[in-house]
Amino acid sequence: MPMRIVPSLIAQPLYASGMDIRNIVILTGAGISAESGLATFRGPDGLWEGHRVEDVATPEAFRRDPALVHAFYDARRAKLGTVEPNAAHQALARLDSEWPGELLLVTQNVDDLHERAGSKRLIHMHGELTKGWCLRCDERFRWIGPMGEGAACSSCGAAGMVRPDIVWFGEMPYEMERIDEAIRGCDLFVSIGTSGAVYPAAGFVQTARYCGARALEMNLEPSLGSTMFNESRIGRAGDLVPQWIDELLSSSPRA
Ligand code: BJW
Repeated sequence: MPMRIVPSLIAQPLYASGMDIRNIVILTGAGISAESGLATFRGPDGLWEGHRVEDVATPEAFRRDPALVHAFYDARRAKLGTVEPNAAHQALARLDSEWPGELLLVTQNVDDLHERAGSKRLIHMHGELTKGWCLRCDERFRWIGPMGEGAACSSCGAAGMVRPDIVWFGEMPYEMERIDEAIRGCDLFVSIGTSGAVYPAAGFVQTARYCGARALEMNLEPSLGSTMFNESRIGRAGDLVPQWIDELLSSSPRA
């Protein structure tokens, strides 16, 4: 797919001469995993058996119909075993290993494709499909395979008290203090494959710009917060991300 570069109304060139990028925060969303075969949330394939994510990814939905919510996450956990990281995940892992400055990859995704590609400096702000959380003893642990309603906690043994370790609407995303600190200290904020529909992630670009960082987005279409970015590159993550990382690593005086 051809790439389009859309400078925003408040834009200055992203790599203005003399700009010294050292600290980078990267936010990823469902679009980065789309080319691996995982569905996004708000695209044409975004419904799960007729349900909007807003109707299954809430604590209220889990209380009302735990079987439905478990079925949603069991199906996605099973699908995870059939997919592989793509060129965008791999390029970000390369950046992680080669970038000498601070770098934090914050993903909204609950899949494990970033770590399978090799990313280390990574936060899953919306939780992980491959973890369970026991509501009785508060332990979180690795979970492979279906969970269902009767699952027993691998720590305290209680049955029927384990839920997917996922941040649902109305719940506090993980590691917000660490994320906020990294965003306030970054020189470059990059957003990849996210619609900008869900907060607090959708507000990160605003904080980064307010604190003086440049901002770049790479997405199939301009996100909802697109005008906050210095530059929007429109196209597939699998094409744009490797290209950007080649550009960054070859142009950085610190590389
Ligand atoms: C490609 C591509 C390719 C496709 N290449 N690109 C009213 C106003 C403002 C806020 C609120 C409000 N009412 C309630 C809220 C808060 C609420 C919220 O934001 N609601 C909105 C619906 C308005 N947020 C919360 O409740 C959060 N908690 C919270 O706010 O706590 C209080 C707090 C206060 C202060 C500080 C901190 C916290 C929790 C949000 C939890 C979100 N959980 C979900 C589901 C669980 C995870 C799971 O099951 O997987 O997380 S929702 C779902 O959306 C999922 C995603 O991580 C998240 C974001 O979606 P994403 O990744 O952007 O996907 P899409 O599908 O929307 O977009 C994909 C994009 O990729 C598209 O643009 C495509 O074009 C593009 N694309 N292919 C590049 N190949």
